[in-house]
Amino acid sequence: MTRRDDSPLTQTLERSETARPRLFRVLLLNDDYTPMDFVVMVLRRYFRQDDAQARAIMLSVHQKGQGVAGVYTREVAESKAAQVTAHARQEEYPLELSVEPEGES
Ligand code: TYC
Repeated sequence: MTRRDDSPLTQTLERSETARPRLFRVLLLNDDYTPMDFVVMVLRRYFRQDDAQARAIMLSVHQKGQGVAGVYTREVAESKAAQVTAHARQEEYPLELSVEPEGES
């Protein structure tokens, strides 16, 4: 930290490192109707998973009820969740996602 001016009233301190933004998980929730292949496509297209990872995450969500599709800054996480929800509704699938801060479980 470096003192930046000599004003007797205010004093601004500069940080030499840039703060890291908080990160948010995009969670996929299981349901009984969304096809497995659609979920795999979502993980590949919107969350940039390779085919093996996409299948593993989809199966884990199918078996355990929910799972992490990806971790992003808040705006990116919310935008991906909204895009995927819109795509699923277009196909009339009930797929649900949620966004939660990292650190919570
Ligand atoms: N349970 C769904 C099925 O049996 C597959 C599925 C997996 C749905 C993951 C949603 O987030 C999900 N067709």
